[in-house]
Amino acid sequence: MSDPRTILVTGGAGFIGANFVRQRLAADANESIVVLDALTYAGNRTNLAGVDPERCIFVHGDIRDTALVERLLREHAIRTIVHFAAESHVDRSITGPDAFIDTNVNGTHSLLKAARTVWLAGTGVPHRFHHVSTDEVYGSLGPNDPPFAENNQYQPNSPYSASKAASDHLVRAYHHTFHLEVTTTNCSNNYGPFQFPEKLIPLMLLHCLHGKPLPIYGDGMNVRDWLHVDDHCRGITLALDKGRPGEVYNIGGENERPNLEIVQRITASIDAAFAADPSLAARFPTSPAANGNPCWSLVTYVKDRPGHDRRYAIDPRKAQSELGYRPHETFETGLAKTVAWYLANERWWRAVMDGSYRQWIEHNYATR
Ligand code: NAD
Ligand code: TDX
Repeated sequence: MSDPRTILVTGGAGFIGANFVRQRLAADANESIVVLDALTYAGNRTNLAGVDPERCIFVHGDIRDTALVERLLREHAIRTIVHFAAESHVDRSITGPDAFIDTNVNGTHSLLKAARTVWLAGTGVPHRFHHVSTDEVYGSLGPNDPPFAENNQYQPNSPYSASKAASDHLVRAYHHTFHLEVTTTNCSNNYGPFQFPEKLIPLMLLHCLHGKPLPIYGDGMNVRDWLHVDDHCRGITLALDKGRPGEVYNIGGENERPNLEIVQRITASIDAAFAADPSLAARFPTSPAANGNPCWSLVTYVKDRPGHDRRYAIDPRKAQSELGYRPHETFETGLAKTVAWYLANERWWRAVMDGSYRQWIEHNYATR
């Protein structure tokens, strides 16, 4: 067991952050966590429901509040930051890029400034700033290109990926210029519990349950490299424990799939779940599966996302050899668990699909 320590997790009430907090608290009884989260539309206190309040302090605040971050680092003697907080949805970055610059660029810089002030004053203290980033910073791959390695050129194509790229560069610069001990992980598409239902997998899953159209952007042949969120979180822990300061590690599932295949697997899972459990037809009577019809019938091709990256794929060999990283879930086990989680947690998703959610969905799909 490790020495008692407290870590700061930014964005810990979001999808990946909340899964990370739960995994860390379960893995190490000696660790406490301070979560700093602004509770934007994507952040939700219920994502942390049931975690031990003695070991997880929730602070409702903004990463751009540098003085607040400095105070938290000092008051809780924090020596590790794991930085998830971000605006994370590509479609929203197309309709409203400003928030992406504010949070992803200025917010990351605010955290770096606070860490520098508190950790590097005088002779300094041992510390680690871990930055959670994305494969999207590398741009889009052609069908025969090798997967993204850590030394790939940055070629971000959306305001989201450009803002994440800028934050990656700031993290790197604080290491080289000020000797802040940083690590960065660039991960592929995650899925799993607590994912906000604007992202592909939960959106399609819930539309199947409600009998709503399944909106496929473009020809549906864009490829993503899918990873269960628990495996991403394990990779981050490995980077914290074994990663070398200043280094970047790409994390992925070696699990490339075109979007149409993802949707096909979701519709087949929902059809099978209804066939196996007659109570689902009563709970979700507007689903085609309630009448024994295939959810695939809901597929609807819509206007493509502007600047839509064609293919992402991660080369995880550096994380494998230096960190010992290996995913535990296959796509089959991970997707089955995810479908089961959404079926079992209707209260959660009904609560997050509030008025602002409905407004966004209507706006996004009405304009296609
Ligand atoms: P999310 O949108 O579900 O959660 C983001 C969280 O950050 C929310 O809780 C939100 O309230 C909080 N937040 C936003 N602005 C804030 C601010 N100014 N101050 C404090 N908190 C703020 O995002 P996610 O999918 O969990 O992604 C987490 C991180 O992982 C992001 O940095 C994202 O770029 C990165 N990432 C995501 C994926 C993916 O597939 N979802 C893949 C690779 C990397
Ligand atoms: O309704 C949809 N229809 C559709 O065809 C939605 C929401 C998406 N798509 C397509 C677009 C993408 O090709 O599905 C693919 C996945 O889309 P998203 O879930 O929006 O994810 P993506 O744009 O790939 O970005 C995600 O992975 C990298 C996360 O949102 C980012 O935060 C992460 O950095």
